[in-house]
Amino acid sequence: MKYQGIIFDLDGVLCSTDEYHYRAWKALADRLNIPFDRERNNLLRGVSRMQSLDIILEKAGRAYSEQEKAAFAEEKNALYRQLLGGMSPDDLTEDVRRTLRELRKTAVRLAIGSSSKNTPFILERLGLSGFFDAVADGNCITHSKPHPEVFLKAAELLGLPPRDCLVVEDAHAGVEAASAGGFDCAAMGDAKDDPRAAYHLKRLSDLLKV
Ligand code: B16
Ligand code: MG
Repeated sequence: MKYQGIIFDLDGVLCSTDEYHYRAWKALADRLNIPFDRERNNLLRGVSRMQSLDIILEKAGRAYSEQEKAAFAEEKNALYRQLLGGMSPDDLTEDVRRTLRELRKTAVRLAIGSSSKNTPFILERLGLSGFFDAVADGNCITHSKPHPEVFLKAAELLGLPPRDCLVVEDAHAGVEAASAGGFDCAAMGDAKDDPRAAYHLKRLSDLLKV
């Protein structure tokens, strides 16, 4: 491994909570009669909850007050957390499990770099609390991806400069954030073919060959 640290995005990389984000936003959009589908959902990957809501409301055809928007975000988050509550360590795929197990045997330091404020809850549900050397998430940043803040914070917590860390991302906003922060990026999922990424992963375990 060419890198001393790996910074993992969470939703869409280590677990499929991106599907739960979609279902929760879809329920809200349907209730408000706002068109929303999986393609539009891809625009929400890696961006904050309030920015996600703003993207959804672009199709609303009317304006909402800040108070209404705060209530919508709360409604979505309550449904999302209900879905998260049903998760368990079984929701980690065998491929993710094996990759984390193999990397943990090496000296490479492992971190989370996620925009999600629900990161501690998700890690707990997955049985991964305490597994990572550092966790930077939506609770400790002021700018979400594509701003590089969350990855810079993760690298700082690992005590490594960005050039020694590899970011793993499934969102174009995340690949852009990695690049803006001076990190190499391994892209997968929705962002797999992003030309700004140094590596294009079919599955997480492809990381073991980097
Ligand atoms: P929350 P990631 C991101 O997580 C999601 O991709 C994005 O869709 C979501 O809006 C954001 O977290 C905030 O999540 O509402 O739980 O704070 O991909 O950066 O791990
Ligand atoms: Mg993601």
